[in-house]
Amino acid sequence: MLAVKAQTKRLADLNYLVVGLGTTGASVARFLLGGGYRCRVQDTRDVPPGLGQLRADCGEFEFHAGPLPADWISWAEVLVISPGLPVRDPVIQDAIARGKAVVGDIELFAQLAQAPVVAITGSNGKSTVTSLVGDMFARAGRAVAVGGNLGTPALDLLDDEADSYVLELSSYQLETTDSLQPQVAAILNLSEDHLDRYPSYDDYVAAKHRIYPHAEIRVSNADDAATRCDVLDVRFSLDPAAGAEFHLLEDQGTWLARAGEAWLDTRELRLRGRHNWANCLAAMAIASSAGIAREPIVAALRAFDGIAHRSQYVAEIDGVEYINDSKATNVGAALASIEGSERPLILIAGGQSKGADMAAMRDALKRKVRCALLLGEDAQILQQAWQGASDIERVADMAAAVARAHELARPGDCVLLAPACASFDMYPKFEARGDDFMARVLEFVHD
Ligand code: UMA
Ligand code: ADP
Repeated sequence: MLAVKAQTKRLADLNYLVVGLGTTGASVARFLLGGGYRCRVQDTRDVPPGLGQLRADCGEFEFHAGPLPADWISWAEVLVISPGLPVRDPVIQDAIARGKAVVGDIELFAQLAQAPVVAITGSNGKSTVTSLVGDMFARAGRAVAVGGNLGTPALDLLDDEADSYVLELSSYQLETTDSLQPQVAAILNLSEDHLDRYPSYDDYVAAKHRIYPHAEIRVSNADDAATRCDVLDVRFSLDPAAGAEFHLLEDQGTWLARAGEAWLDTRELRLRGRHNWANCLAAMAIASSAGIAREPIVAALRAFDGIAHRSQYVAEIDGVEYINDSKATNVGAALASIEGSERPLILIAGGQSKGADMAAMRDALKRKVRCALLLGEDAQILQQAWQGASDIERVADMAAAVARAHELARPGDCVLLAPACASFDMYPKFEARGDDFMARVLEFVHD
């Protein structure tokens, strides 16, 4: 990762109100305070996660814990809102009506970044593809900075020596961004997510499509019509016959290919599952569109070992495989994970279902899952949606889930954590949920 440099004043000289002090809010406040801008910070929580570190980095600053004070909104000219907060909140809408600019961190980043930006969104596979593309750029010798909704927040990536940025962007970040003009923009796939935050699925899709209009080159998924923007986009597809530029090729094995030219045998990949072949093809399309040559692209694909908490192998105990896919936080991701498994499954699922239609998983459950162990806030919703599709048991917590899975699993089975839900009811983030699962599994490992 490139070093963060002292920021020079490059934004307009305005009063900035940072709304929300999580990872993003802390990076925004650090940037603004470090650049000498007039900046106040608010969060509804008494001790928000970013507060301690920000004080350590920047010393004292004006901070308010609790609802946004009306006089602070009056004082502000720009509200920089955290992605975890809804722009549809009446207080934010009222601020907009009063002429305040409401932006997110990516908007500030877009106004400041000097190097070309590759922007990647989609419902699933964003982190995998963003990491892959970053590796491809690095292997091509580029001074690339990688982050956004993954890892390092965008403003912390800013560096005058970076020659390119590769950003994972969420729908929340896109809906508060207007100035971004990506060199390459991609929507990987679209399926239901975050319906607790959007009035309808169409509104969620529309937020994702904000990535395209100002992009030089647009990459879309030929297998998913909702990702398409116009006839000029660069397309990838798992279907060899779809006519996409980046596609699978069957020739004594299955190859990742470009326009009929076989680039890499999928047996050489360390990533597992067809959804990851789609991710590889997407990364090839994106990196090629940004001018990266075939050799570093193939080298990166061959070496890529996946990211923690995404279909991560944990252990094999008494012939039972344990896989941590804590990042499967929605139905589409959990489905890909279940379909990708060749073994009968004991599935651990549950958490916050975000208004999704859980019944969409019934068919896969019937075919692949011997027993679903349900935990978390919306366990009852999942149980109702899945009744009759597989055996179902409710468990109190992750320790109980893993212990019960260990009892139920037979040699040749797989115990899969693919929750189809967010983790925030039980954990600070999905990584903590995955860590908990792995720690409980490792308690059963014996010599
Ligand atoms: N919150 C409050 N009060 C506040 C502000 C926030 O209660 O005043 C709550 C929010 O409702 C939310 C939580 O705090 O439940 C975190 O919100 P946040 O805006 O502070 O989030 P950050 O810590 O800045 O993390 C965000 C992304 N999270 C979200 O968009 C919810 C992180 O993506 C991202 O890595 C980080 O910025 C850096 O860019 C995580 C995520 O779940 C992985 N993203 C969603 C996804 O991938 O599906 C969009
Ligand atoms: P994101 O950043 O969009 O959440 P990740 O790369 O972190 O995506 O993958 C999260 C989970 O989504 C994976 O663990 C897997 O279960 C699922 N997944 C990954 N790629 C795809 C894909 N192309 N289609 C459907 N599901 C996928």
